[in-house]
Amino acid sequence: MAFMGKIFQALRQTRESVSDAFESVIKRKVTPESLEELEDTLISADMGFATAEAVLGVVEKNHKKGFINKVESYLVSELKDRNEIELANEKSVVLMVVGVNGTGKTTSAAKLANYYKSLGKKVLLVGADTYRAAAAEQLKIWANRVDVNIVCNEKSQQPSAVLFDGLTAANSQGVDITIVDTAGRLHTYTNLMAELKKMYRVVESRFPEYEIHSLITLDASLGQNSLIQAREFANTVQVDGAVLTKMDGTAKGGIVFPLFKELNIPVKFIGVGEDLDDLIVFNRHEYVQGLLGTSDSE
Ligand SMILES: Nc1nc2c(ncn2[C@@H]2O[C@H](COP(=O)(O)OP(=O)(O)OP(=O)(O)O)[C@@H](O)[C@H]2O)c(=O)[nH]1
Ligand SMILES: [Mg+2]
Repeated sequence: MAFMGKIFQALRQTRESVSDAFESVIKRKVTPESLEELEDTLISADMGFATAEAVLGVVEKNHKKGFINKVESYLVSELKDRNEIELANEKSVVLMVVGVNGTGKTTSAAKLANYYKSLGKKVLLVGADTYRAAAAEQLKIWANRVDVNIVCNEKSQQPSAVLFDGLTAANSQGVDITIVDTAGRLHTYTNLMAELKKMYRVVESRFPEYEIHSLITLDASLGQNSLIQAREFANTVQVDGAVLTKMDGTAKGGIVFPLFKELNIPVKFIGVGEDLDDLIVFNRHEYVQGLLGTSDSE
């Protein structure tokens, strides 16, 4: 229930506009004007054109009876049902955290370390951001707080080498999940993208016993822009899911839909603040209820 409260809170700003728009359709009846207003609201919440259109269809079809529950089940059905990262029993897992500068990679890596540790997993953090001067130091502070081991190398300029050292250490320490913080990059930084690819290759060729999972951090407040970021990253490297960060400060919580519908990238976690426990495992029912205000868990 605590999780439910958090996701509900994080969606407050998005819900305020979305549920207002539904309220106004309910009050004013279904008219072309009220529907258009609703569509505008859904689109400004970044739900995407296709989803907004489909929601209008559900409202029109069910306008005589309460349509909000129908909208709820429709939206739930549009999202992936299982979101946990399956931690393989036999293989060890390496979890790459990738994304554009400042989207929340380092913070999310720390939150994820904290989360998996709380599940009883043995976690190792790897600081493979060899570009930003203070990056290793930042991750060390987090590792300390979470109380997990860390591998980094302030002198190295080769993220692949740090990753190699990290997985070597993980093997000798019997680590379950190795979480790798990477440097921020835009898809247009060809060299940096090539380097990211190289990191995946290092795992595949040198540590074939590892299963790679990869999450992209997306700043929820960037809306459609984060959709572009995700597309570009997914064109270059494996992206299994997203951590939607900074949901606590935005009314644009709808990006979850186009992300899955258009790019097949499920949101797996939501970041709702700057602290270690400000990470929520994504659950489609809670998410949609938080969006529509159909749950009573405030
Ligand atoms: N409010 C809020 N702030 C967040 C969240 N996630 C990260 N931040 C903040 O966003 C800023 C950037 O976070 P970092 O984790 O350093 O981002 P990064 O992607 O590692 O940045 P670079 O390494 O420079 O590319 C920090 O001030 C974080 O505290 C979140 O879910 N909510
Ligand atoms: Mg960072």
